[in-house]
Amino acid sequence: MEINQEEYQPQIFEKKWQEQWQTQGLHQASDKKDKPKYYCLDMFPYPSGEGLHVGHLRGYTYSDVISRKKKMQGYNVLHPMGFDAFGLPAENYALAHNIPPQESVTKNISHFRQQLNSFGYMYDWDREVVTCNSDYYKWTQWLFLQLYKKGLAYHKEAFINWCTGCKASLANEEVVAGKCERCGSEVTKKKLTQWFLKITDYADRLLNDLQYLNWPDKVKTMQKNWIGQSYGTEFVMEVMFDGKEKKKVEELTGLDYKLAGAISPDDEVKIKIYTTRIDTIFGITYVVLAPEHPLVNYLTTSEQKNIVEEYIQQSSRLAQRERLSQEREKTGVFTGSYAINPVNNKQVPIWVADYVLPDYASGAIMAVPAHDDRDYEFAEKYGLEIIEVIVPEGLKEQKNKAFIEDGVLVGSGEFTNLTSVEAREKITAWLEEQGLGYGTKKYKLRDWLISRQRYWGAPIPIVYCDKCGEVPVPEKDLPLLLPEIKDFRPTDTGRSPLARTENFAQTTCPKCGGPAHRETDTISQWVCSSWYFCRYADSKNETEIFDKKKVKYWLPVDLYIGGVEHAVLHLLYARFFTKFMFDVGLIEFEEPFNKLFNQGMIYYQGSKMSKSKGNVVNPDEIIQKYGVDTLRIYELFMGPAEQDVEWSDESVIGIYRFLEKIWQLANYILNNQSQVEIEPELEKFKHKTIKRVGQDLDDFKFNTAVAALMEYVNNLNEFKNNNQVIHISYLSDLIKMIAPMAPHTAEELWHRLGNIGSIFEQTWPDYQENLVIDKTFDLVIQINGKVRDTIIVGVEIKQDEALELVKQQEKIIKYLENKEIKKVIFVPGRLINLVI
Ligand code: ANZ
Ligand code: ZN
Repeated sequence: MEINQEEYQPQIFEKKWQEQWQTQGLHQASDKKDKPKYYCLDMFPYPSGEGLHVGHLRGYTYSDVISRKKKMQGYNVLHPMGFDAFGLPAENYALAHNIPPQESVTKNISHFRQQLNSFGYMYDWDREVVTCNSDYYKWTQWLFLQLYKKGLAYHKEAFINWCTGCKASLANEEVVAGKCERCGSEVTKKKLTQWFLKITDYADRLLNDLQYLNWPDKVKTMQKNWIGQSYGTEFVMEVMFDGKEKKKVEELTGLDYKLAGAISPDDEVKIKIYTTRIDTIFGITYVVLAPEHPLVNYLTTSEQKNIVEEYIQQSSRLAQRERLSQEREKTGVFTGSYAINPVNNKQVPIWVADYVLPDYASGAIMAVPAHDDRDYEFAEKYGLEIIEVIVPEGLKEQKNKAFIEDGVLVGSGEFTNLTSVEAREKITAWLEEQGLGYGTKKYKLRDWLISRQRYWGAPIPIVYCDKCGEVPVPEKDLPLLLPEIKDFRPTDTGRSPLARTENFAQTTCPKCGGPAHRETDTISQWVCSSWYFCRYADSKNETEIFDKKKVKYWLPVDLYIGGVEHAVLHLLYARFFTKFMFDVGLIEFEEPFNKLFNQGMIYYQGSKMSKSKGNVVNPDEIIQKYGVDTLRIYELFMGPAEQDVEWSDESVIGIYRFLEKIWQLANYILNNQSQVEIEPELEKFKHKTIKRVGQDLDDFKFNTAVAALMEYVNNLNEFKNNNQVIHISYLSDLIKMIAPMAPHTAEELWHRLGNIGSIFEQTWPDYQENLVIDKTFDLVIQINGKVRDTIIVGVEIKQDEALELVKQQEKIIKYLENKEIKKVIFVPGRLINLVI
């Protein structure tokens, strides 16, 4: 190697190091447990045909920098990568290009792998996980069977979200503002028999355990709201048909009596109501059923039949989005029947209106227009009664809208004068005594719909037999392979393309051997990605899902980096699966990701960088021109890591100049070595830089870490410009500090210094505390205004740090024993006074 190579030409050595790192196995995580472990995970991508643009690289670069630094700090680092290769995105790409998904996925993955390697990421490819490979989806199917065994996977007919674009059902989490999260098409309701996972059984734990997570508050709040816990009261109201007769449930064939509110089929028909404001029960002036409510038919009188049916028709045509819209004017129709308020026997009309949702709580509400905005608007429109039963504490005022806060009860019988809080408790207790209701918790979270009427997914391992009914595929027969078929286009019918594949769909029953047919829907790819982070610990295991001991060593994930768009999708599902795997004894932790970081997005020419907008910057071009390390450092430097930033072509050049400067500085130092003493001021500056860079990287302040290195390089350059000799240690520490960010340049320079092993086998530089303190002063310590001691501290010391130090001083300890510090007065640069 030429020592005098003056020009910075990274393209010459980048490939060489990438290959060498791979062949030497530098990135392999060892399962030997002799070091503390650090598991740093990227959200794995789906291998799109477009490849990666510079916008994708931000999060990957952050996790790579942290992984490399942790490795230098002596950790056993697991930094794996894989591909989320099943599902709609991959299949839609294959459809658009008219090639089998098997083919397009294989091609796209190898392109992705090659791209990711060209960015110099330290992935341990030996552990790669590809969700559409049968050695992986075998275990996805196995997990499905474990859920099935526990009654947590079930089959039922329901009104589900149907994406008109994808021609497939969607989970609630995939519907964003009434549109498909994937393709943006309108989502309608369709009645289909589908597979669900009982995530609702975990609602409590999913909510409660959020408190233990070191996650951005924003994501925690989104999950909290999505789970949507509320405390309220459930109670039943009797009904009068035509305002006179009562009916037994028995007489109403086909009625889901539990949903209706009746306890058994011989009970009278009742309506089950859920409310968070039972304190307003004396203010009920009507009751509303969702149009899909099973009682609507039975409660509608012959006079009202036509208009009710027409209304139901009309609201079923509405898209989800319109129905939920706050702005939309509320509509509804009267059924002709009445319900009876249990607290005062008042008869109130039963209406049907689509502002009541079929799938929340019982799908029926008590309407209290005086105290609920939606009910108020509705009552005004249809001339329904408005009865005020809550007044603000203290004053009474006239108003022409609902008073929705808590207050004091009026006109509420024996409960009058109670506060809302007291009344909720007392009224619920009264209902309980009467056997009419109880206090309860409800969640907005719904069971997770996981079957897809699409080809490209793991087949659901269930067989239907005329004799035995629903039969799970025996575990020994897994994987249930996805057959290769020619025509994998989806249909509008809700039937999967696999249903057209006779030799797949027709089978024999695993139980009785008689003729049977298979479930032909496939499993949503969100299921595949709900457990992949465990498989990295033992990705090649053929006999079990993973070795429990290996998973115990590596997991939970220490740091998870990815986009915020997964807040209530992947991140919720993965937590659910983790809790399930814990419950069945597969793992010993209940939360998969200790720390989560969401990187900001990259904008270009005013909008979010994306292929569809045509504003992508191709990383390959940047690499060709400036080298990978310039690209990496620019990604780090462009702005605060969690914020959205605008890509700037000019700034890329600036970073190139920075690396060039380091290169020339290294040449200068190497070529001008002679006996030289350590320079005290420079030494201090170096130690400060080490401290700053280390802390900034730990705090995700990548941009200021780069800035600190720039200052350090400028400082060294002044020595160079004055033709002074610079001690080699200033260079080698610089190389170590820049190594996680610019690994290729660092490795090349490290070897030019005459070293043999990789720089990533070196330890991250340490700093000396006494050298990072700028200047010191004598801090006077007073107790209640009397001087008790003085200590020497750094000028930059903060009150908290000073207080901690003071508490440790021998002379002070005795004054503070059993005393409470009431007040701290801190005068920077002078004194601290403790009032006790
Ligand atoms: C009477 C009432 C009076 C209500 C009042 C509110 C204020 P959260 O907190 O979100 O759980 N509700 C119940 N089921 C519903 C459904 N299927 N579709 C639409 N709305 C429904 O909301 C619970 C409240 O939402 C319930 O309390 C009910 O209206 C309504 F002054 O009951 B309330
Ligand atoms: Zn769609």
